[in-house]
Amino acid sequence: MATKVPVFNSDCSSLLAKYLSQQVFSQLEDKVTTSGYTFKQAINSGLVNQDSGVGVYAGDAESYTMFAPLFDPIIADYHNFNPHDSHQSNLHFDELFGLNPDPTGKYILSTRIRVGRNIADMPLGPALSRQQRRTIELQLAKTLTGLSGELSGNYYSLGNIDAETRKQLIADHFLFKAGDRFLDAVGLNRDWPEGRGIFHNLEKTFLVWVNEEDQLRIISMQPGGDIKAVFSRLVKAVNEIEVSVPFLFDQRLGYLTSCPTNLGTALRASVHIRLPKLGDDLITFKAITDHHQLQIRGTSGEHSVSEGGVFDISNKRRLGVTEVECVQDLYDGVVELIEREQELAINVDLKK
Ligand code: ADP
Ligand code: DAR
Repeated sequence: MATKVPVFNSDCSSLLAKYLSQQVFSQLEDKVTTSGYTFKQAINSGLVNQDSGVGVYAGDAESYTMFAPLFDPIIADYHNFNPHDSHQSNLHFDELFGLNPDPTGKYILSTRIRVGRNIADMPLGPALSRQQRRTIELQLAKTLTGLSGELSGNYYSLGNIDAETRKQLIADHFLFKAGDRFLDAVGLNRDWPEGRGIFHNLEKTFLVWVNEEDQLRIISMQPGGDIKAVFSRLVKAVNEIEVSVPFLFDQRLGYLTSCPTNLGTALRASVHIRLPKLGDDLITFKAITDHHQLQIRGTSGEHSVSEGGVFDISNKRRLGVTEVECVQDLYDGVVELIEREQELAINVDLKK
């Protein structure tokens, strides 16, 4: 007698709920990958958190083939990327078209571009053993503290950060906390904080989060809107790290990540930008961000709300597009958002 497929709340709109049919569930329910990651682990976050947008996580590269009857339709729906589509990487930041869209610094408070990376021939975070996670931390700490020039800096293992350093890292918004309930449900918070850490350079414009949601989150960031400078530093760091750390890459899906939403480039380019007039005209605001395939977030992380008319604007596309195209999406959208904000400000002045 086949086990009944899990039933979701009527208001659950996750892609897991949308694509987990009885047939798919019966086909996959007993599957286990070579690293011991089960199909039930892969779907647990979306079962426990019925407000998930997606609801699944991969535990290794094999998850993307063994669980393909569920993962492929989810990937196609989220990324508009079908099983026969291909992904190309392009990190030639000099192909980005455009200068700083806000040279006076009136709108853009800061720019941040991050990529997720995982290590070749290792499981992804959800299926890592305690020992594997510690081995990864040691390997990455050695690589990162060996970087030179602008990228040189210090590594801080979360397990033994002194109070003063912790306070400074929190003040800098650098210190990541234990993952949210979505990550917790797939085991990404196991043994916390062991094996996790943060590297940053002396200028605090380059960070790497170790063993957060992915094994590496390589981050370039600085105040202002010089998007090309931030992109250039990110590419330099990715290329230098990759000399000694092989990244997990798939010809079809690009850089593999634990969450399918980050597949491909695994790149999110964001600005924290002051747009108070557009904040009062969300129809216009969303029409512009939708046109440029951009996402609006709060400024304190993925599930936060915007405050004081400042918004986190970032690219939505990650897979089936190149890194240059992702950053160009952000750049072009920011140019139009600033133009519209200026028009709205003039209209308000004219009415006075
Ligand atoms: P990600 O998956 O890119 O890490 P989050 O939205 O969780 O996404 O952001 C992680 C952290 O980075 C948060 O503390 C957020 O405030 C910060 N952050 C994101 N974008 C920017 C930016 N453009 N400038 C400054 N901080 C940023
Ligand atoms: N909470 C999960 C993940 C969505 C994307 N965000 C990530 N990967 N941090 C969801 O299914 O909503």
